[in-house]
Amino acid sequence: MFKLSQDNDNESTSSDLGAIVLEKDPEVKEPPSYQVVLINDDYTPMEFVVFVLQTVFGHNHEKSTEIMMIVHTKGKGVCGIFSKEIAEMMSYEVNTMAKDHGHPLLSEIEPLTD
Ligand code: TYC
Repeated sequence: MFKLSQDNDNESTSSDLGAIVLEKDPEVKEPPSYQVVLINDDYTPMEFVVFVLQTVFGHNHEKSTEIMMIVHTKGKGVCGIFSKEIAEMMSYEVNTMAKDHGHPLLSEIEPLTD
């Protein structure tokens, strides 16, 4: 997007006073978002998945149960959408918690294209 503007900066010389210049808007781009996705498996107890969703993502019990059941029935489900760094931290936390408790539960992150 271009905008017409009066060139009134302090650097003006008598020759460019009052000149009309074309100014380009700075490109303002949002950083890309990533979703943390939980993967289904046959062994992790449902209650543990609900516990992880509450603890790591701050979802309430009802929302956590809803996400867990989506993963259980469809194979995958979105836990939340974050910046890349936060998504990586969340996913690492889920995977570490699962490992520490001896469960195969896994999460991964996926970039969102806008
Ligand atoms: N499928 C598991 C079970 O029947 C429950 C489960 C849900 C496991 C979601 C992982 O990401 C998961 N106990």
